[in-house]
Amino acid sequence: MARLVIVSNRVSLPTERGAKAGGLAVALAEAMIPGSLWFGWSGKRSVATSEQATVVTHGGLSYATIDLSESDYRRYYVGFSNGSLWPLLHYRTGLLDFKRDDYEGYLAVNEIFADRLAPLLRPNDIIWIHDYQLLTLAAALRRRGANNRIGFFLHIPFVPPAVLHVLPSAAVLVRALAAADLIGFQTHGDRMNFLESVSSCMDVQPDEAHGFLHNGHRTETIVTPIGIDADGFTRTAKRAAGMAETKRLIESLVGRALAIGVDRLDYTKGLPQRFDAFGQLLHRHPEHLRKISFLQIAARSREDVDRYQSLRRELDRKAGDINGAYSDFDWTPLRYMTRAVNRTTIAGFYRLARIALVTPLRDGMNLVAKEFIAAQDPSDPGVLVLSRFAGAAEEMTEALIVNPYDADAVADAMHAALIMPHEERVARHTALLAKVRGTTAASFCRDFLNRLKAIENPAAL
Ligand code: GDG
Repeated sequence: MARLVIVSNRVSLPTERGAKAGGLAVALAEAMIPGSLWFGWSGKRSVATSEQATVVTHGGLSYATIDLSESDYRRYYVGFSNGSLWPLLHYRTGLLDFKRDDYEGYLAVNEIFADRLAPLLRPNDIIWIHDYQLLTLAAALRRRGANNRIGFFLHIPFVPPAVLHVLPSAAVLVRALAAADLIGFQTHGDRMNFLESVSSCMDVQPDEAHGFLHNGHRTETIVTPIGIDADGFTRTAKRAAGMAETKRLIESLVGRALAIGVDRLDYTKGLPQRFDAFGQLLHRHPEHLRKISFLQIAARSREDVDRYQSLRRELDRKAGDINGAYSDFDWTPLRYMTRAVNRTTIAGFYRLARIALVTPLRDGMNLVAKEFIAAQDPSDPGVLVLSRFAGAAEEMTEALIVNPYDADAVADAMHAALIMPHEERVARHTALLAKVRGTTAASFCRDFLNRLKAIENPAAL
């Protein structure tokens, strides 16, 4: 049987999977097939970038990692991936911090990944590359003679050509991506944007099957929304109900309704706008004063990037303003923490919450929306308030869908959630849970890989 080789920027070793594991790490870890190899950066910065990968095996899986030099880390990861591609692909062209030197560092690290991975490859391995840090890896592997089936999945959104071309050299990246046999997206909208960009960058016309031919090589595309291990998460949330942290939270609420937000502290997640919306709820619907507590867990991330530090200061200020304006001697409306919280504890908190606020300004999918639904007690579920700009909104239509830029509308949705009749809460949750259980981390991997395996005539096999 063909071996699966997963490649992602960061490899999450089972021994270090701690409280801070992100969306991608969680989804892939839940779906790794025995025998697979996972290749990527160790997360360590060394004097020099590794000359070869270090391979360890754990539970029937192999993990091959390389360290990056400080300069490679700065240019490839901090500079181009997080300073240019991340804002661009989340439609935030105003935040783009493009530097040619970073771009060259990005291309160079993709070449290094190919150099270090190539010796580990077997002829019939199936290679699955993940995310925006590795847009040029498939082409780099092809240049080293890899004729394997290569799939690529983009976890974040893809923008229309008019936005894409704000980035100098965008066409180079799109052409390099076309070296893959299959490219996967979270939503139909992302795929459509990509195919339009293919037309504009390569002067080829995609066909009715959403594939295209370029220099004699056919690339197919697929929409496979990512999901979670829904049943496993439900069990975790139930178990967490009896835990000390959950009990402490219940005691601290003294009967008040809990609204919850759980996000990496990132400017795409719409946190300042969400804080404003909560302020508007208290202003427009004063019947909720002293009756609701909003807990925002915003685990710090990417602290090397300046934008993230200024976001933190902005949120500190806004949280202070809201609590200054509305607190009482025995009530703090907004609880805001930037420490990561244990995953089981979060599951228990979701289950307690009357509302979840998932209001990104743009998001590839957003797994928090799915986790919240899976964690609920079906007989007395909470209500999901979801941004129309999260990929999850394409499927999760029974949530209260909002425009996160409209603080009044988000405040009204929170109010609607707080007064929603039991019957309607149950009906919405039942429909959402069926969807969350239908598109899981495992089904995401299965659907993508089955399609990749079925592709005829990949590069040369
Ligand atoms: C990218 C895309 C796409 C958050 N805080 C803590 C914590 N988390 C966990 C959540 C969830 C995960 O992190 C976040 O996943 P998201 O999907 O919401 O967002 P990104 O990290 O931006 O992920 C995204 C995803 O990739 C997968 O394709 O959905 O659109 O941006 O699992 O629970 N976990 C713990 N402590 C925290 O404080 N343990």
